[in-house]
Amino acid sequence: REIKLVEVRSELAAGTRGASMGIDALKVASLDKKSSFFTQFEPINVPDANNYLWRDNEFPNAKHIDGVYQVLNNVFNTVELLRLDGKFPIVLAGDHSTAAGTIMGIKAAHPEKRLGVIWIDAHADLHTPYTTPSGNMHGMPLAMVSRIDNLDSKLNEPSEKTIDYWNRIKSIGGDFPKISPKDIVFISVRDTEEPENYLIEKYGIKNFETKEVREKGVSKIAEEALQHLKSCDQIYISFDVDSIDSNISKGTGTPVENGLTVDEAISLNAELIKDKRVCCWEIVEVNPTLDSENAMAEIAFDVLETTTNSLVENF
Ligand code: DIR
Ligand code: MN
Ligand code: MN
Ligand code: MN
Repeated sequence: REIKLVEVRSELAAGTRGASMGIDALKVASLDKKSSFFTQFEPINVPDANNYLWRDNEFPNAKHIDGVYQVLNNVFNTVELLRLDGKFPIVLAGDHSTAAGTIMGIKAAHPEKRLGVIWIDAHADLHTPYTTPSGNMHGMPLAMVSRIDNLDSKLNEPSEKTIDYWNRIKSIGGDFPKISPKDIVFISVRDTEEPENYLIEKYGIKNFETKEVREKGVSKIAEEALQHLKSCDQIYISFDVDSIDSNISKGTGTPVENGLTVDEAISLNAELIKDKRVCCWEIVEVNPTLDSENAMAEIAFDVLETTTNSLVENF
């Protein structure tokens, strides 16, 4: 297996500006740490659509959905080709909506393989334009790929044009669900809204809370998470840096207390990626405009480097 670094400077789907600079902040962190990490790779740049930030907010229930649609298409195309070519994509992205494009690409390359997702995040990202409290589409990627509109929890009346784009997004890579909600494992999810709680309950989505991670230890949690996905043929890991506790993770748009420690985040990812079914890993939501010493990016870089090393050692 060969690693390919994929860079997506997306931030359209975040509620706070600045996440598109997260990748460059990771590179600054690597230089400051005198690491040769980035010299190993010829990165693939996925075009963003950040020019849409200066448009009118035409879609209050799915902000910049027209631009997000473009970015997801771009991520989808890139990841599909890499997976068809047997490469292992490591995706560095800004806002978390890109994870939907990544999953669509993985699935399109191998539609016959059952795909499981390990989602390490403070948030469940299961919203839709019908249920979102904020209109920020980084809260929606898991609904995009499981194609759950959750009309039972409907709060908003999205415009016809919003719904048209929403349906187009859900159809990237084919008119079918890319994952089953039962094949999602959450780790450290702790800031959810009622519509998301409804889905978690309805589909029995597994969530390993921070407390459980601390009590049982990271290796046991990794083992149980992978065991939960025993029927899946391939696994995608999505690491949102706000899974780390808000005391530490200041440089991210939506920090939340009661999160993972840096050590837990590092060893968790390094442990999970040893499973041979894991075919792609993604890190998102570093926002260097929100902290002064580039601290978040330095932590995120440690996670990235350690996880990549663990992957290489276990190829
Ligand atoms: C919240 C926050 N659930 C929302 N979501 C975030 O606005 O949908 N997702 N921050 O990453
Ligand atoms: Mn997220
Ligand atoms: Mn999050
Ligand atoms: Mn919230």
